[in-house]
Amino acid sequence: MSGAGGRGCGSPVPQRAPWSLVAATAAFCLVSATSVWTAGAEPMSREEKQKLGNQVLEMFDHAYGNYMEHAYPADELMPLTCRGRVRGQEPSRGDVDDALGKFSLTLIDSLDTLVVLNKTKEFEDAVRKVLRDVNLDNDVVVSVFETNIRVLGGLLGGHSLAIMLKEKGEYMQWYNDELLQMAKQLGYKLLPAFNTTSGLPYPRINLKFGIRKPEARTGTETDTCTACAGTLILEFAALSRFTGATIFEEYARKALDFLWEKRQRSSNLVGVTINIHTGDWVRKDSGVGAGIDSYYEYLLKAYVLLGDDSFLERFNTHYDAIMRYISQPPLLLDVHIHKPMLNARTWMDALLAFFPGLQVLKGDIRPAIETHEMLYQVIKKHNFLPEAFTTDFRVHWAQHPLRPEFAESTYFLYKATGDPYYLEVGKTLIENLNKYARVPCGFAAMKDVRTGSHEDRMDSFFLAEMFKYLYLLFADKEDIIFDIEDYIFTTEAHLLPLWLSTTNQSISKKNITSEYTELDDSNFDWTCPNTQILFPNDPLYAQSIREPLKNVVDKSCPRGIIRVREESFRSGAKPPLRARDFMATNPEHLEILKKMGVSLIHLKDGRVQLVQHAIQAASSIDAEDGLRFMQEMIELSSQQQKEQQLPPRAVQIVSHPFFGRVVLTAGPAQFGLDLSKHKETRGFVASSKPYNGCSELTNPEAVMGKIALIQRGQCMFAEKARNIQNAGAIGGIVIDDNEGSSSDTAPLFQMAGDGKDTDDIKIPMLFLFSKEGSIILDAIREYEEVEVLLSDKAKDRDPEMENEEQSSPENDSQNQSDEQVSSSSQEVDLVDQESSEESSLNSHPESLSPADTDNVASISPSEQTSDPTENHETTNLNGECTDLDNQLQEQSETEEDSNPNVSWGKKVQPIDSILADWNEDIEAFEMMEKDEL
Ligand code: DMJ
Repeated sequence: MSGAGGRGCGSPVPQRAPWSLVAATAAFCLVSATSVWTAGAEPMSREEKQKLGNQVLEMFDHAYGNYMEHAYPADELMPLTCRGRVRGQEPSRGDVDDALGKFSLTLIDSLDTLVVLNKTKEFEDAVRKVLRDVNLDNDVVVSVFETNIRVLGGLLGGHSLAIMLKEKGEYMQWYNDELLQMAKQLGYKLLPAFNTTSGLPYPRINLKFGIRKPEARTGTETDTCTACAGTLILEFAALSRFTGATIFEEYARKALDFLWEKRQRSSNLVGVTINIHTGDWVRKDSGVGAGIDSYYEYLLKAYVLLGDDSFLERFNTHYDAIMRYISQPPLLLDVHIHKPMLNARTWMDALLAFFPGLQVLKGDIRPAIETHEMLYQVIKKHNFLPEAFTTDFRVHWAQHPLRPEFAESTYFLYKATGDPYYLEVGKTLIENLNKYARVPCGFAAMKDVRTGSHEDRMDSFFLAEMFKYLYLLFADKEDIIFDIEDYIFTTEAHLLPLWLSTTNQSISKKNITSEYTELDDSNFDWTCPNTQILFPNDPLYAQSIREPLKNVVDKSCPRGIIRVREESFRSGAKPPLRARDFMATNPEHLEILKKMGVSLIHLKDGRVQLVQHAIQAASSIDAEDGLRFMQEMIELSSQQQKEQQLPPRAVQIVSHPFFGRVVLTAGPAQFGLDLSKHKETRGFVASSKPYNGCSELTNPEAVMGKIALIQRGQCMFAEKARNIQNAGAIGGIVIDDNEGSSSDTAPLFQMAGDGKDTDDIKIPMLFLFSKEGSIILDAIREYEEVEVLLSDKAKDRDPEMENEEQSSPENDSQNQSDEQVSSSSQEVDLVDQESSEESSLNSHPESLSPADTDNVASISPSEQTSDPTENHETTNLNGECTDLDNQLQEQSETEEDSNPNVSWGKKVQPIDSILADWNEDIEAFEMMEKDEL
């Protein structure tokens, strides 16, 4: 243990923040570990670390440079269409858009990253731009939470480093607290949100009109998420302490006090959403991910920043509950706050990846290593952490918006352990970002980690957080122009100086309630953990914890991993029946069902339905088991329903200057070549004439041997396919005729047959929404020759390939097979991605053929209740443990292996203005097509 980190250790916590190393949060007691590492993973040379650090700098330049060039002053960059995302000018994405306040979000969120990455000159320019251009008085409704962590936090982080630089004497000499003044202005704009009897803030506010005024268009909400109300104290307290205006810290404390008051008293857990007027829990499930995450983070960090014991007491109380109920190493599974032994779901979300980092700050390294390793195994399987994944590590929600949480935890674990293994993990993250997310105009979020398709989205947190953590991971102390350990990271990785703990303390004194002193704190850690105990002279300690988890993801059945309730083990009793083990023909299983109050109903149409009457269970424990069984069955059922659908496909532009870097999400067809079973189809694209493809093509010479582009509408999809096939096309892409549609905002669907036999259609057909289709049409305008790859999953693009010649001509023709895909005999109007959160394609039930619906019973939500004494739940039977993702992956890996010719690329050329005028081109092109029709 060394440095200031040792100051607080081994002694009662002093009134001021004891951990002055907390910016590197992890480092507070464990910083010496980085220098004592002697065995385990191979140490990384200084040269290699520098190389990786430089790579991070280059990547940041690519992201930030493209934002500034093509998007600024818009809030965010749309990296596929290379333009700014301006709210109101793009189709709404729902809540996600509430982060956008027309205040140049990405610029503000990037301010302190510039300083951490040693780009002081750029920082100075950026601050001037913020002061000159940013308006905080827009008539726009924004999320209070997002505006606080990204904009208020960004301004305060910028201010913190601006005054640091000014004091150093070289840069920012002109600076006179202007960012702080803006932060204060914004703080006052957010305050009306707290005008509730509970003191919990409204989730949204109009920057210009507040809440109450009729023009505000908000203020009718009744609920907010726990994290939304509980993630304000760092920014608000910093604002108060920087300015002396105590009101901000007071409001944030009041909201935290209320949440603490409302915790479920027997479990000490909090729910995901709460009624801001009554304080009732609206969603009673509880985890450490989405909706709650940073509430816990801020309790511990508020203690660190403000030195107020009450925050640590609360954190420790919650942490104890988390470790008792939610932590099921290496998993972290949501439970019910009233019945914390009951899992609330069988999947985890990506946001919980921050938790190992927080555990490091807490000093609980073992579970941090375990969970981090489990997450890393998931990443190795899917290249990124899917937004949600099941307990057996299959994709639940397939998107990945370039979230930084895993990089954050990797950084903190490296600081804590000094184990070079974590440097290798960071290297993998860098490689994957460059390989799969990098596009000519920035980095694009993954629409589907399984296909490698993109979303036209680069969130500001990618610049605020990802680059900081990755850069700091590889940086030595001397690589950073200030001492990072003098700061604490907010949840958005903004830096606040620890000296704030001793400034303007009057607020905390005024508001401390008496309740905290009544807590039994005898079990709390009042001292920092001792690194000698965490790493008992054993440099292989971390590795020995990771080792048993190395294959956890490959073993896809969760049986050995999900916690079996303690009661099940009592007096040698068998563990309760798991849904996926259940077999309707097994008499023993039927007996267990009966004990749990679950009965089987054989429906007339052959389906089997399960119904639970908890009151008929043999005991309350059996009733609880029954409830959990039913919930698992419901999860299983919906998972399997999803898996039965065709997954989305990928259209990848492989010709210059894209070289496979632009991947578009496409809908599959229920006829024609099945790309999941066959090798991908590669070819140049050509528009068909007529563009709708509804009659014999008049330009067969143009589409012969190519992939034909056809517009949706006026005839059946199958008819279009036949017409282009007859003209000699090797594939087809149907582009939506609904202007402005996008897979970002509309549910993808599968193209159905025409009710006749479609076996004659041999070519692959994919569907693109209008925005994605425009990217190809625009590329044609710009480059004439545009080559694409149609596949089930985007193929790797190795940058070195960009310097090679295009692949051989034989690659231009696809590897087609005569094998045909059976098509539904009914027209199918397929819908998927409910709230754009799901990734596999679902069908409208009414469009399924009777064969599809065999053995499938729908679940009636009205029959479900969370009270086991009144519970009646129904679900279908089908419990095999399969791993379709694995199959998908293995399949595509085999295909890649067997097709060494999948490569593309000519020389990379500057593409500065490639996309800049696409909008104009789209309009012109569409006008032209309309004229032709
Ligand atoms: C960031 O905006 C913050 O880290 C927040 O706390 C939740 N997650 C996003 C990034 O994933």
